[in-house]
Amino acid sequence: MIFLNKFLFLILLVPFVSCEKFRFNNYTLYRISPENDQHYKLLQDIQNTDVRFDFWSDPTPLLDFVTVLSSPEDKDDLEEILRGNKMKYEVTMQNIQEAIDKETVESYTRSNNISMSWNTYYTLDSINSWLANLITAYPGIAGMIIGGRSYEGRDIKGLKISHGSGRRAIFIEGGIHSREWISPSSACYIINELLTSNDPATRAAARDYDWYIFPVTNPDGYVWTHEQFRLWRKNRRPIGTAVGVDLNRNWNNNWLVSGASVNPASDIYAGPGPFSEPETLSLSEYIRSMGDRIDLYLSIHSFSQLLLIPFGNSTAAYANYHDAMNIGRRAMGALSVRYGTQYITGNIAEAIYQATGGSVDWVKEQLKVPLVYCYELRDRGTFGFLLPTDQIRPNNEEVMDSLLEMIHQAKRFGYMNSSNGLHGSLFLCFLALIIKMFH
Ligand code: 0X9
Ligand code: ZN
Repeated sequence: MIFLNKFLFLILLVPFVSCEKFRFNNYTLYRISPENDQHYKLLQDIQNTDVRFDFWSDPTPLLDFVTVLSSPEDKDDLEEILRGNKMKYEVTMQNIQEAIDKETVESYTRSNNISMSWNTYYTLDSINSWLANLITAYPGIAGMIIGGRSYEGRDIKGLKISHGSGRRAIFIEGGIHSREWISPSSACYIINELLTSNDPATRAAARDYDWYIFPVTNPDGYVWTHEQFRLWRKNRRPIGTAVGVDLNRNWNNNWLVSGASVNPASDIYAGPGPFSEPETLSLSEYIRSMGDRIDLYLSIHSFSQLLLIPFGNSTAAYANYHDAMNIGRRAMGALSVRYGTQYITGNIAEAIYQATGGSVDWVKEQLKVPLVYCYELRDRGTFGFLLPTDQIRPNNEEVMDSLLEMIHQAKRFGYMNSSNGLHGSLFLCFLALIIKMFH
């Protein structure tokens, strides 16, 4: 999760050293289990004051783990602090470079290949050629959409899946944080299912809505994680001597109000102003141009196994807060069926930490989209951002299960009634009337 202040030397050094990939040799990942308020408080203090340790997740009482990365030089100190305070911890990876080396990354160039494997990650070029190939394979149903442009001039590419005009829309934004590799993968999996599945519920979902899916909304950052620095989170715009703005702190809704930084070296740097970044500005314009067609908006992140609803700075219940929670909880119930994976559903400010300027808050508040969720995918801190490739397929399958249930529940609660569905029910009423007349 967030990277408040730490590893400043890496943040300052690595952005400009673009010749060789940074290696995390002997960097150790800890999964700490705080047991009381004192433990949480101590971990929060370390996170806020000790720049040597990189908190991959935040000490928040809702989560019973905190994931922290240490360099080989500082690990003895960390262990001493933990032991001195009687805190339970386990070393989940002695040397995260080994896990990074195990993460296979496929880049296919064959122009007619339309199948993705769900046991490997992909480069940006591969994802984009896969999208292009799908458009050729499913003409009239799948179309390329460009949601905007990045600082380095890359298009934010996505796919629109539509079986006809006039449908309500579902919008999915993946990869806004570049190191969360499972996010683009799950967005691609959803695309793949919508186009190829024979499952009736999936086919109905594909048919009944217009889908707008952007697997990689931070393309520069994503390329950087593949080519230079695996743990890069922000975009790649140089700001003074630092690089990058956290694109999930840069949206124009309660910008910089809480859980964001004014320090360009920080991993939660909100940028010099709201929508200062080409990625957020162009993508938000694209989303706004869709008017009020969006019924469901999903932002996909990792990790912690959470389903979050707005807002990032308030736990106050808005108009359909309880519906959103109920629909979310039921969707997470469906997610757990296949592999037993447990998610917690909650409000952002309550479930993790106060964080404003995120996409979901803007979409909810400014565009009044009825249902808006942020997924924090697998796992619960064992591998964190370095989710092993053998978990890609199970993760993606369970996310798809949850999405179908989310749509099902949303409809039961009176949401997402596509015009298509409306025609269907009008037709049924008409039919019932005719039957009655002749009875
Ligand atoms: O901090 C974030 O941006 C997200 N967590 S992550 O670990 N993937 O970085 C949470 C986003 C929740 N949404 C808002 N804060 N609006
Ligand atoms: Zn994220």
